[in-house]
Amino acid sequence: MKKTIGLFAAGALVLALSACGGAAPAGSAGGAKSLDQLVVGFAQVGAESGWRTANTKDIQASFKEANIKLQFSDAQQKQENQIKAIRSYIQQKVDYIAFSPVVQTGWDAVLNEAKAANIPVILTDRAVDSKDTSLYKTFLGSDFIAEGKKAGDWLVADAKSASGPVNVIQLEGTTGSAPAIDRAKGFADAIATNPNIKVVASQTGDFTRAGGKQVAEALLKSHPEATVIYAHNDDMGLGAIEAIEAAGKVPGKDIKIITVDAVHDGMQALADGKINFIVECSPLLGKQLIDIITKLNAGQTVPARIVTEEGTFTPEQAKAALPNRKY
Ligand code: GYE
Repeated sequence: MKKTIGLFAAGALVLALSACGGAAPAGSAGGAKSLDQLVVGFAQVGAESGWRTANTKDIQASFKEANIKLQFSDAQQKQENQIKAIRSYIQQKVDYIAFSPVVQTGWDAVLNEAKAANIPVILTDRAVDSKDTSLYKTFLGSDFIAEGKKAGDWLVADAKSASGPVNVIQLEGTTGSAPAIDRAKGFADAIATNPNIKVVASQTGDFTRAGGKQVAEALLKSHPEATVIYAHNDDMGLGAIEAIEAAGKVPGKDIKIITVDAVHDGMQALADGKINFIVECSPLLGKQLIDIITKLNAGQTVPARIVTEEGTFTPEQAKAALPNRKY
């Protein structure tokens, strides 16, 4: 009796599978490409920071490991270069396009071209502001507003012991980029709970060390009342450290520094007491990107938004974490 039921169940399973196979979507096993036949075009932002270098390395290594062919381009932080790269991927008829949009606006035309060519697009790391969400399959990356809020929350807690006003210089990321817009917003929302804390100057350092140094130098001179620097990434914070030291002051003490990313050099400066707090933003998106491509290629759907999980670091936590950091 048991055996009969077993056989019946197996028969039902075969039926169910063949029914599925009949309606197989494009990209799934029936007649579609296997992973090692795929070509994916990736349009990277540039090589502006330690975060970006770690992100590029991780993506390239993940594709190699998965044995999927990767066409990779570096846009040197210029939107027109990224658009050119995407157009060339469309011309080459790649199977998927992934990219990290340097700024939020101005993508609808090229994304419509990809859609017309039937090439699925995956956003990694940064978002676009397109109203038409059918232009991409998913957005994989961090919650930048939450990151800015964590930075602001730390300052609100730290400022409890301050007797007077707490004046902040903000070093912004690339103008118009999702992380620059959202990290400023999250931070502003958090510090709004304490009227003593004010952003007295805010300017872009383009996410680079040189940019951070130059802007910090100028703003520290024009705002001698500032005692805190909030930098939208580690690299600009590291540039600010050089500017503070050149001005004969002590980073981490005379001027407190809060940054975002937690790449190796930032973590070292935090462990050394030159940075006071770092909000983590993980560049290790390669494996998740491969996972998304594998699912789409098998005809499965993926969530419209995939958020990276991340924490924060104090100097003590940085000391403990440094020996095992991968980037
Ligand atoms: O924080 C910064 C990089 O988009 C999350 O870009 C990324 C940011 C990262 O240049 O260091």
